[in-house]
Amino acid sequence: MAFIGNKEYFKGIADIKFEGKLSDNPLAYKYYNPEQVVAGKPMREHFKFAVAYWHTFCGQGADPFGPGTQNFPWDQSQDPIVAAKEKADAAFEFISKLGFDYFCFHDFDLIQEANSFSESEKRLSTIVDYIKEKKEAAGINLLWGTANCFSNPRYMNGAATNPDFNVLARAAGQVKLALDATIALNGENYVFWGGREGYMSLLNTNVKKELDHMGRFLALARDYARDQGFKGTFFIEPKPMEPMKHQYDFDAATVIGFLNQYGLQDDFKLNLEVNHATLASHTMQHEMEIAASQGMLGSIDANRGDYQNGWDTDQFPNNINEVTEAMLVFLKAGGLQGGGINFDAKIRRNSTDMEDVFYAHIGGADIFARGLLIADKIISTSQYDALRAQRYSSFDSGKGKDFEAGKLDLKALYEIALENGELDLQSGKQELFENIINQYI
Ligand code: XUL
Ligand code: CO
Repeated sequence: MAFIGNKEYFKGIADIKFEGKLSDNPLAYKYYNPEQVVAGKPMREHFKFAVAYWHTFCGQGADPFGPGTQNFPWDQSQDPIVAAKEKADAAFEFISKLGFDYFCFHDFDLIQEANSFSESEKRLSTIVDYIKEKKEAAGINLLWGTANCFSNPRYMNGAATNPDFNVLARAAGQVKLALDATIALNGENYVFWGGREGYMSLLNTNVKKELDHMGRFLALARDYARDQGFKGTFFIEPKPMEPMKHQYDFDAATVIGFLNQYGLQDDFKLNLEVNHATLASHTMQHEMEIAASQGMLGSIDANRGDYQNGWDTDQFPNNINEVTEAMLVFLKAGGLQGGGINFDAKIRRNSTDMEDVFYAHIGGADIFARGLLIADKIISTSQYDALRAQRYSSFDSGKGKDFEAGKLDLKALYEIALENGELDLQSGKQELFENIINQYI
């Protein structure tokens, strides 16, 4: 379907098709072939690629040193309802032309927040009705919704962790409306990113109280959504800092501990973002491996950081070694638990042509497809799996197996150590593992 709006925004751009790696057409997929089956599933189902409403249809390239450069043709009307509808027309034209199946949003990406809470509620319900029709006509689904509880100045000291109860209640009201919108649009999941849940200074912060409040807030949101019949998964999106000096959802391991502590582990999983992993001094592969080890690899916000800059640059992914390693974890984990790959990424401020945002998403989809194809080959044809299994083979039988089965106590281990005497060194073979990755790329 070319476009379904009242007006065509991305003129001269046809539906993006798979043309294979020998194609010279910059507006075609070279590796992402939605129906191609890899490891038992079409690529389309492995990835569930999503467009992020905020970067692609709202952010126009403003930075702390200057205004936006992109001057979107759908963001011209002074009437917020008209502007929001035109933005939705542009969004569904773009997503349809790209051939993606999903989008993600924050409540006030869809429509500008009003000056009062009740007026904002009315605006949201108007645009949700409009988007419901558009998404159904285009056959596009909602991967997840979320509430922006970090931009408005009222949230400068946090939302669920605000020291002022009335701000916490306002945030809860906003989350209720965002959950209603997500449910009305058949959202498959719901995300919490704690953008200001943390502190600027420990001197004025009661950490224990704030963590308890956040645990209760999330439980109340879950209970409300379940009562409304929401069957999807809730995701927490870890990020260690920015905008706060320290954020409570620091990284995957911290969030898993938090979820277990507050009894949220059965309803919540993780939405991991590449640049957030970098800010936490981790690789994305690390974050995915930690989440997968606890059955909590829920969804991915795909992007990349800049190794020379220490902030969230949200660039589109393009490093094949890193994506291949991430896809190895992805395949070994059996894919994502309910989520998909959302391009939480933005084109650069000086990328000002209408087709630039197409190039960005095409490149992102292609690098994931290529990474998946390579990772699948590594697993199915190389020594990779066997080498890993070999490292742990001493637990496959005999005393090692007894240890795993809980049959040995510390004294029994002591007896074995005594009997063994000094041991031969066992190589970790890191360079061989690294060579296998490069050989398959
Ligand atoms: C911010 C970020 C957010 C969340 C949703 O760094 O990643 O866009 O994904 O609130
Ligand atoms: Co994100």
